Formats: sequence, C-alpha cells, structure tokens
Amino acid sequence: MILKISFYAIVLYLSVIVYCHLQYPELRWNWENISTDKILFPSTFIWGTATAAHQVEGNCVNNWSEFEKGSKDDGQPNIKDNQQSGIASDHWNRYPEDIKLIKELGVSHYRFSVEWSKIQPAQDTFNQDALDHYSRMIDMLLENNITPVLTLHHFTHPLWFDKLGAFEKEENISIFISFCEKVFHEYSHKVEYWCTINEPAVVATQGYFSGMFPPGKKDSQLSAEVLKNLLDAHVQVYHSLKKMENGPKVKIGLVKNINQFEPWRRWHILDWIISKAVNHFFNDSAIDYLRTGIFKIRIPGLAWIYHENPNATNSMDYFGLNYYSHNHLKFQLSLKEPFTMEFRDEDTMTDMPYTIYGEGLYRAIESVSALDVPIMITENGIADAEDSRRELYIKRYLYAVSKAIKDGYDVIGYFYWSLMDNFEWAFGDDMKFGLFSVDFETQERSLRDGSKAYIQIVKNEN
Ligand code: GCO
Repeated sequence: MILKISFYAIVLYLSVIVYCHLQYPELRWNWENISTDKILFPSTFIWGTATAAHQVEGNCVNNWSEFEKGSKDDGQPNIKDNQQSGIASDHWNRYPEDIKLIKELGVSHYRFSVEWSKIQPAQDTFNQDALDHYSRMIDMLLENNITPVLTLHHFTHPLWFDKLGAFEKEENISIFISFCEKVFHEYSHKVEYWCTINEPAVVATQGYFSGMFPPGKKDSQLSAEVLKNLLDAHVQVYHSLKKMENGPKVKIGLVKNINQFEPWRRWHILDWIISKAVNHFFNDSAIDYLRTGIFKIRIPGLAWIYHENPNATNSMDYFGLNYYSHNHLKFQLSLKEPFTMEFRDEDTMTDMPYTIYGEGLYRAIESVSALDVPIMITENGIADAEDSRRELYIKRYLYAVSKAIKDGYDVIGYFYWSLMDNFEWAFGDDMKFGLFSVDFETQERSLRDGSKAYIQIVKNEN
C-alpha cells in the first residue's frame, strides 16, 4: 500500500514538474547566432528617455527624504551608506542644460515626473512658483520639439499625505485625484502623454513587504491592500482626467514594472510554488485587474483580497511597461524570508542585483499584450558604472523590442532609463543608470561611450 501511494505521489510530482516546465519555459535565445548590429524600427516609433523628480531635481521634502534619514530595525541605514538625495542632479535648476542633452540623443520624447510635495506643500495650498516652474520646462521642451510625457506619481508624496496614511487608506485616493486634476488643468493643453502612477507593485511590495522603501513596513496583507488602492487610484484618475477639458485628446496610461520570477531549481516544486505566488502578487494581480475588473490576491498565510471595479477594464490609452530583468527564486524554510534570489555563473550581471536578460523584455511585451492596448516601454536601462555592458544591454533589449514589433505586437515607443545618473532610491548614488554620467561634486554631465549605441539606433542608421 505504502509503495503504491509513494508511486502515485512520485508520478504526480513528476507530472506537475513536467507540466510547469513545458508550460512556463524560461526563454533563452542563442545570442551567438543573433546579429544585433542591424536593428531597424518603424519611422513612427517614439524614442525617449526618462527621469523622475525625486531622483534628479534635488531639495525634495517628502516621504522619501524623510525615509533617507532613518534606519531599519537591525540598525542598518535605510539607504546604502546613509546617502541622501540632497540636490541630486540639480535638474530643477539645470533643466535647460539637460534639454540640450536630450537633443544630443536625438530622441523626440522626455518622460519626467512632477514633484507633488513641491506643487502642493500643504493640503490646502498649491504653490504657483512650482507650477510655473514645470510650465516653463514643458514650454522649453516643446520649443525644442521634444514631446513631454508627464508622470503624476513616481514613488513620492508630500509628508502631509503620508501622515494621513497615504495609499494605505482607500479614502485618501480622492486627495490624490484632486492633485492630478490640478496638474492636468494646468498642463493638459500642452502635454499629450500622461502616466498616472509609476510601478504600483514596487511601491506596495518594497514599501510594505520587504521594507526597502518608505514607509519601511513588513506587512504582506497591507501590501496587497496598498496595491489595490494604487490600482484603483489609477482607474479613478484616468476616468476623472478623461472627463476634463483636453481629456479625450490626450493619452493616459499606467506604468507597471514587469519582473518575471522564475524557479531557481526547475525540478523543485517549492521553488515553483514560491515563484508562482510572487508572480501572482507582483504581476498577474494587476494585469488581471485591468483586463477583468477583478483584483484578487490569494496566498494563504500571506495575503487574501478580493475587489471588483468594472471601470478598470477601460482605464488606459496605452500600457507603460517598465522592464529591467527577471529573478530566480529559491525556496527556504523561513516565514520571514521564504526565498532567496540566485544567479547563474554564466549570466552577465548588471550593477543592480539582476542580470542582462533581453529575452525577458520580449516575454513581458507578450504577457501585457493581453490587455489589448498599445504598449509603450516607459523604462528600460542598465546600471553600469564601468560602462562595460551598456552597449550590449541596449542592443539586446532593443533587438527584443524590434522582434516583438516584427512578430505583430503593438509596441509604440521606448524610453531609456535614464537620461543621467541620479539618486537610485535605496541604493543611493552608486547605481549609474545615466546615458550621461553626472559628477555629483561639479554637476558636470558627460555622454558615456556605451550610450552611443542608443543614439545610433535612434537615428535608425545602425
Ligand atoms: C523603478 C523606477 C525608477 C528606477 C529604475 C531603476 O523602476 O524602480 O521607476 O525610478 O530608478 O527603475 O531601478
């Protein structure tokens, strides 16, 4: 009897593993046989580069600047080596110079975010100087034939909003909507592309699950609720702005980071279960919500949530896809840290804890195509202080985009992250994502050699 049960158990185990293995392959291309030297794009393709206010502007007083001063329970500083964003890349003052850099790249679009805490320093006060500042910057972009792409929320919010509980509370969504309406009222006649919220799943998981981002909490159920509220905020902002003057004319999208989570050991059921659960939380819950209007996360013992919002199914004119890499997860018996991230020796690392994996961008495009709206790659780029892998990264990831377009996916644009070196959140200034390096002592900007590959591809002459 025991033998029989063991036999069936083994057969069942093997069947599940074989099914998962075939159903969810980890795409790998043979790059030796692929020529990335001649990648051409449609002439209508949108080329851009991106930044976010807190990372480049300097002198922000918000939930992040507060977090930068603190440390974790174990005494470790919240930001690597206690770094603070400070004046960052001083983009607030140097934007005219930076617009010249954008021109030098030959791109036609610039994605940036407005800093909510500067525009609305108190709940009942809008700062006209800050509004005028962004207005001048938008005008200068337009004078230089660069189309502005404006992000309304990129990880930061004012401290007064934080004190109210930020996106932990559903009732705070209306406060965010009022801010968005104000900004839209000011600029919608001259800004064609709008991003509502940047990477809700990153805000929810890093802020409330891993504790790496503010508010540094570790509460998986709250993390799921914050994710639901952020997604609902996107849906409500979309519909509110669409009803305003210029609403029907402009394009409004959500920006979502897709990061595939794969089992480290493809024969190990627990690695499959943990990577499926993390994918379900981080990627699928949001995509399914936007597709069906139903938001659900069901991970026993971690997070359990069900929510319906029929307005979610038509809440995007385009999907903003951020893509950097994938992660391999290895299960471990610990409630505090149920998995570790692993890397293969043969993989090329970036300076961030992830590898170069161009195939992943193709897979991400494939997975979000289910939403049936145009896809804009709103962020993709490499942290590479030595500048030894930037060219390879650019060519591989853009090869993946060009292949996706050839295969019929509706990808309309690509924004390289980032225009210049900046404050990379919990990693501080050490991560060099810039096409232009920034010397933080002198604020001098210089084009990196590896970035020339991007300029060549944008020119469509590579
Ligand atoms: C994000 C943010 C950016 C980051 C970039 C590099 O994706 O986390 O949108 O602000 O700087 O992704 O990590």
